[in-house]
Amino acid sequence: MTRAKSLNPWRSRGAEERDRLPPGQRLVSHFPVLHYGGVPRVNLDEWSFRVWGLVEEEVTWSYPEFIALPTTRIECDIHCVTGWSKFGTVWEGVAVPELLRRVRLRPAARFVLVHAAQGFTANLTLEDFIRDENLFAWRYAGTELTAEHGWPLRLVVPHLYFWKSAKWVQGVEFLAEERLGFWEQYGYHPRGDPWTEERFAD
Ligand SMILES: Nc1nc2c(c(=O)[nH]1)N[C@H]1C(S)=C(S)[C@@H](COP(=O)(O)O)O[C@H]1N2
Ligand SMILES: [Mo]
Repeated sequence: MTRAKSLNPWRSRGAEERDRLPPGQRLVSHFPVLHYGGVPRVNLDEWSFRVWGLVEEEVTWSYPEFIALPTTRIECDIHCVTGWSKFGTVWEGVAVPELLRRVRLRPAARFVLVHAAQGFTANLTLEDFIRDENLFAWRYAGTELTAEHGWPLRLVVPHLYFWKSAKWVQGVEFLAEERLGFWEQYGYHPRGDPWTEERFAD
């Protein structure tokens, strides 16, 4: 996916920023690192990605199996609830719909809990999860993801605040009822749309 950009040379940078920057956000050019706890050390030989819960059959991929899946590249703006946004980040990995082609969901599956190292979780509705631009990524800006940004695998959910984009992901659980994730239990909004400032639950 490539983002359409205005070709009008008279259009000011300020105007583009206003259109692309959600309310209450400020633009940064560096890439902040933000997470709870330490950076997990991951052994690829022991690593696996598991899909379970409301599925007809559990599916597990080893690291070589996972990165052999068909890949895609997306460019997106990212927005952290703490106030920083970064434009034009480029990610490569497996699109969520591509992954789910290999999983048979039970009809009752309506919600998703993404599981990551050290017990980190993030919740999404099935609808927010199954979007073409959502990606399980292992490459950022043309090179392999660094450990602090989520190597060996992270989720990228461009349309929601970046806390949904779990780093060091290990699997996905499908649920009939919403179960709140780590930051959501801590008081963050269950959904996290940056354009309507769904920052905190009320
Ligand atoms: N496993 C894990 N993933 C996580 C978090 C975390 O605490 N643990 N924090 C989230 C938050 S709040 C943000 S803003 C982004 C930051 O990603 P970055 O460090 O690559 O910028 O990771 C998200 N993914
Ligand atoms: Mo964040």
